[in-house]
Amino acid sequence: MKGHDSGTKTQDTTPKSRPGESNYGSEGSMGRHSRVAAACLGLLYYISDRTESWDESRQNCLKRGADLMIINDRGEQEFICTFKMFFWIGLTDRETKGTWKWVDETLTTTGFWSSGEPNGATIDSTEDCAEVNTINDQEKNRNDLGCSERRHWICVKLPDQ
Ligand SMILES: [Ca+2]
Ligand SMILES: [Ca+2]
Repeated sequence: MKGHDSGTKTQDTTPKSRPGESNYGSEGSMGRHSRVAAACLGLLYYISDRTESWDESRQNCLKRGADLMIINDRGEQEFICTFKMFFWIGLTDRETKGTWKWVDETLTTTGFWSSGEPNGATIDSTEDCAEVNTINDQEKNRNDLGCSERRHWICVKLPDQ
């Protein structure tokens, strides 16, 4: 892991956006939609103030020249765990059930699944998007759930074209 510096986290201007509270910002304006969250590993991340479906979340990332976060190594896993929230990440098995692919088309190489997860194949076939519940064990906090569920999102700015 290199240069992990969650200490550069910028101002938390939204005290109501805490885990366990159901009334996330409903302002509805794009301006209140996210804040710059942190610089880590030389990258810039955005975290949403409010909760949305996986697809809405991804669209909001793309609008910012970003995409839902890909977690490839322990440094990134540790970074995301500094926020005690539920997040959509850029991982789905929509294309082929049981084959978890990141939004950059790479296959997942890390685990970090919660115990018994992903269980979408056993419960029903609708749990096709991955969330991270960073309130749980840092090593085991990934879960598949229905893509229409509402979660916060974390995205990472893509390099300028
Ligand atoms: Ca699935
Ligand atoms: Ca699940």
